[in-house]
Amino acid sequence: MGSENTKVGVIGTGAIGGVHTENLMRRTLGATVVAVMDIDQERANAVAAGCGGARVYADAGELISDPTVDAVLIASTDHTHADFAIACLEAGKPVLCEKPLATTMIDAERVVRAELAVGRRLLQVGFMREYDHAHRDLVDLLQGGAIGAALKFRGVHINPVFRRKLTIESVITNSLIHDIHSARWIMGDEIRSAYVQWAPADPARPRSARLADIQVIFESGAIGSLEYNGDSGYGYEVTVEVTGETGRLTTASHPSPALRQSGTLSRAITPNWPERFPQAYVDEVQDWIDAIRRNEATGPSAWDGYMSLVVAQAAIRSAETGKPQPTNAGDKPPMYH
Ligand code: ISE
Repeated sequence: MGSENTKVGVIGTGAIGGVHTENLMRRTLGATVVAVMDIDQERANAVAAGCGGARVYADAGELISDPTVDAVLIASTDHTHADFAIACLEAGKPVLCEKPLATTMIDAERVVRAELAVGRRLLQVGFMREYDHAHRDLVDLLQGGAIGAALKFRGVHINPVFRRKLTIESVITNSLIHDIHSARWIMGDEIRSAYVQWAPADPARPRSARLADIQVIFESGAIGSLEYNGDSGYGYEVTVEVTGETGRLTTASHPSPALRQSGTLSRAITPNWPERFPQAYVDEVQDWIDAIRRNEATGPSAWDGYMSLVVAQAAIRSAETGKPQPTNAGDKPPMYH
């Protein structure tokens, strides 16, 4: 790929697909969107019109096979990610797959096997918090020894209002999957057991979930809690806190300034994820495009996607058994070291 732009095809033009397309077209150097696909063709046409006439597909396989598409961004519904990612890998095309990599461990294993068959990394997973400055600043201090050994991880993930009918399974695989990855990434350790408790969104649907807490234990013996609220009613917040031997680190969670007035102190809270993480989404796709142009892959890998599903599945098993469940991961292939 010479100096010309990397030509990207986007599968899924909903909320996150629209954000990625806008960032690729307007805020990323070295990329352009030449094809989009969505089962909602009206939505796909609208997004394509914003890309100077990108081709519109109704079939993901046809977009992936398009010889003018150099790389693919998957932002379709969660359960489709694994099959589309495997098709990209088998076509030898670099792919940024939105989280989760898959909704089951079996599908995540299939993706890892497909990439191992290629023999080199081609896939990045959309765990974009790795590109958030507040998270990276905390990691830099932690890795620099600011608080000694990490003893406890706490992730708080608050959504404003969820319109979809949430179940504890979908909360874990769609939302808490971010916090599982953050826990592994920030602590630099694997999780050996998980136990979830939740409060139903609808008492008549016991598997519905409005609030959920996953308690984890890391291989080091450190402990962790991943706390989710799917229906805060006030805004969107994501914070991380790590307690160590000599202190505690907390991410700066409010990008807005503090207002002191008339005897009160107030801060605006971002309404939702696009407003909380605008730069992280830009930096994520810029890193992806830069790596493609170096003929490399970067960022969270298919193994990270697989390991997050390993923990998610243990948490889901704990929801069924009412007891903490061990994770049971395979050995990390050398390609991912
Ligand atoms: C959504 O898919 C995201 O990835 C957001 O970052 C997360 O906050 C939300 O819970 C997910 O549903």
